[in-house]
Amino acid sequence: MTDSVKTLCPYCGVGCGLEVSPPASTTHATHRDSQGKPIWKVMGDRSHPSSKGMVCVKGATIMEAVDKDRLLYPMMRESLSDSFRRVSWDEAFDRIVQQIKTVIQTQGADGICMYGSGQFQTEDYYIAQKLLKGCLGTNNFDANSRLCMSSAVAGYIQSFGSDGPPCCYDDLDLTDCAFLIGTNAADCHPIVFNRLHKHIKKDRKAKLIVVDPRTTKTAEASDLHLAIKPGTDIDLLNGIAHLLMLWGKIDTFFIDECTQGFSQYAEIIRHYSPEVVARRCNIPIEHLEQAAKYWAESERVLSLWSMGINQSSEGTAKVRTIINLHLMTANIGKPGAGPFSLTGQPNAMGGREAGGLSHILPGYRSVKNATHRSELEQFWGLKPGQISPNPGRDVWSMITGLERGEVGLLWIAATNPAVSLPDLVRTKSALLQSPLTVYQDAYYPTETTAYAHIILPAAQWSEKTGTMTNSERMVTLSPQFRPRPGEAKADWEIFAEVGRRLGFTQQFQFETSAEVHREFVQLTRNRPCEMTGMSYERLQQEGPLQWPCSETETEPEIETKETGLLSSWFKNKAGQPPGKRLYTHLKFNTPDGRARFAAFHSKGLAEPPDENYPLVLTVGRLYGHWHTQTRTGRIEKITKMHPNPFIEIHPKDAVKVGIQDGELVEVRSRRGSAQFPAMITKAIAPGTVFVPMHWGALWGNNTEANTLTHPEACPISLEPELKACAVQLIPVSSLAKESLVEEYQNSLTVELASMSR
Ligand SMILES: Nc1nc2c(c(=O)[nH]1)N[C@H]1C(S)=C(S)[C@@H](COP(=O)(O)OP(=O)(O)OC[C@H]3O[C@@H](n4cnc5c(=O)[nH]c(N)nc54)[C@H](O)[C@@H]3O)O[C@H]1N2
Ligand SMILES: Nc1nc2c(c(=O)[nH]1)N[C@H]1C(S)=C(S)[C@@H](COP(=O)(O)OP(=O)(O)OC[C@H]3O[C@@H](n4cnc5c(=O)[nH]c(N)nc54)[C@H](O)[C@@H]3O)O[C@H]1N2
Ligand code: SF4
Ligand SMILES: [Mo]
Repeated sequence: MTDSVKTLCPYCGVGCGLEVSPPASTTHATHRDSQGKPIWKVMGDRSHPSSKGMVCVKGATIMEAVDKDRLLYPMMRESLSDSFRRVSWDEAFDRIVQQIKTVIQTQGADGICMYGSGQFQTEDYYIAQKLLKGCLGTNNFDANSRLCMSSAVAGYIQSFGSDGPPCCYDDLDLTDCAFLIGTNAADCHPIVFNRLHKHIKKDRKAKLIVVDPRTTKTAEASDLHLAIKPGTDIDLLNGIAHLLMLWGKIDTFFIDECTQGFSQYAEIIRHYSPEVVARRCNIPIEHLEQAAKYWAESERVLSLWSMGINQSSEGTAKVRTIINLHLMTANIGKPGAGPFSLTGQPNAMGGREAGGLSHILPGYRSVKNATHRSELEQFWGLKPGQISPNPGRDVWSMITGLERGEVGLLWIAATNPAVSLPDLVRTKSALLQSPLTVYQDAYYPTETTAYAHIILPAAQWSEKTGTMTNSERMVTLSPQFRPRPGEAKADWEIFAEVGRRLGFTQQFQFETSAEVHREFVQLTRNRPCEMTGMSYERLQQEGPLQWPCSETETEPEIETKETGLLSSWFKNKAGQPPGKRLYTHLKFNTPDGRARFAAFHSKGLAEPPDENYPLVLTVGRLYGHWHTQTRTGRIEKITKMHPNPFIEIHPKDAVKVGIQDGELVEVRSRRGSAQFPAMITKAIAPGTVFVPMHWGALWGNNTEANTLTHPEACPISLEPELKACAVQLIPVSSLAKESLVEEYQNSLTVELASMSR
């Protein structure tokens, strides 16, 4: 078909290529939505290097949601109790600009906060950084990646000297042992998982290990499932390291030549004997030994992880402890091996490249680095010292800043914090205290709309042109191929207009996203995420490109005596020359080129279960739904697939609490409560319960998982422990009895009191 368009799936970080073709309303074979309206047809793009024509149900049905319940015009209100009235863009911009000026005068630039999203395109991210961190001079830009990938970011930076997943999807076909920890890839990164699973089935020798307290679809497909107690990952990882040491299955050549800090690490792991580890993790010793054996016997081990690792009060330590295993066994920089974080959102990677967290700057630069700041000030035509040397507020400190009256303007875009932030009771009451909240979304309403004074209609995927980077560093161009509804604008256009109205006309003279992209890639020159070789033209003509990608095609391979020696050693060992991977020359981005071992003991959960709250609640995802359902809740095929929320409970725990399958259960934590029908299943470890995150206030009745969770975060990455909090369960039927008894008792007290008067 000639008029089809190649683009990228806007859902998950796998980053599958899509080929969409327009509705041919004259033929009866046209794809239609549930109301019978003809819609664009979606197919997998066979020429996309990351997905080779594959798509999952989310990508395949995306077109059914793009036209429903869209926010069409800017709207405004004075206070949250008023109703919205339609306003012009002019009026909305004036109000925002006026507030920015007022806040700068009264509170300083740090009174302004923006909370963005891994669902931005890179161009949106970049312009937001230029506006906030450059022109306004506050680093208070954070993104929902804080809840998602920030532990992986911190782990890579500390272990390798720079962010950036070192592996690529070809490794899925080449590994001898895939070690999946804290990831349910079968449901959440299905196309990555399918590729891996195909390889595991074909290559009988290749092994799949899954570490997850739940028997997920991913775990069901494994050769070995370690159903550890939540929060005991570091015990397990150090336990594996201990056995590898005992058995001499380590690579001393690599450790000596390419790393630092091994002896401190060895001091730590000696404390993790199999007996101790098996007990703490609550798994059979044989499972631990088997996992270590698979590591020991495999020439190439590939670790994959996501939220079961990152969303933890020791998230960075967990990531670094995974990397330790790769360093001690030289499982990095060669095909089929390496530590590979699976990125959650479609462009969380692009966000990292563009500096989209409160402690980083575009081009993998750091707020704390004076050279980095001055490079940007010069490039942006700003005065020296304009960029603040202090990391800005992470999202949770935006919430606490609201509580303390330190935030004068909160600007939210492409995320739905009234569902996805921890401790929702507290989060919502902080949002109610915001003097002015601007909220930019494609849909209306979402749960966050209720907390906004100004809502701005965002053009979404398919209505704007921009780039996104997937987990394997592959950049794909997403072109606009449909008109924008109503008065919707691209996020970057909105940011740029505010910049111009504030007087930064020089800085925001962009007419197209191609111009934004052209400027941004200049900032990646000679940086680890170099993309100067990428342009819209090249991406259009040649298709997706992977970074590093410089203008000069020839990779500068400076073969020092040391690296020359090492890469030939590696070639022999792996039998294959290094390909599209980072660190193939075994030189890391640290000052001395060596990777760093990390010596971390296990700390366990921030809120361990106790007598009152005896169970650990974990919260995650289902195959069909995407986060807060703004799109997938409007797609019939998906709502039929997952009609209701539920709570997974092990039969032993169900008996203890007296709950029948299907019965409504109240879940209580120290912060709030919610209710879910019980799903009694052995797929969850005893002592742990699971609920999906997808049912916010607009989609269910008292089914918000995050009313229960707490904001305790990793001290390094500041990523909250969204994966675990302590809860108690009460059957709702006995609640009624409980409250009846209580009411009766109360009435008696009142009666007695009145009699004694
Ligand atoms: N279908 C679907 N796919 C998605 C998304 C979606 O909303 N829907 N969202 C995307 C995004 S943004 C993200 S971040 C990813 C998330 O992808 P995943 O991380 O794979 O998904 P989750 O379900 O959040 O959590 C993964 C697993 O962590 C396990 N876990 C909980 N606690 C622990 C622990 O202490 N240790 C270990 N080892 N495991 C633990 C849970 O049991 C769960 O099975 O998915 C992306 N893909
Ligand atoms: N307990 C618990 N909580 C969690 C998690 C968990 O595992 N457990 N996971 C966390 C993680 S990893 C994540 S990533 C977050 C996700 O949480 P959110 O980011 O809050 O979830 P989404 O539903 O993806 O929200 C994205 C919003 O952006 C809008 N949108 C889409 N495209 C565009 C666009 O181009 N421009 C604009 N302006 N808007 C657009 C959508 O309509 C939608 O409202 O949740 C976090 N919260
Ligand atoms: S695996 Fe992810 S990127 Fe691929 S089609 Fe599914 S949701 Fe889209
Ligand atoms: Mo995420």
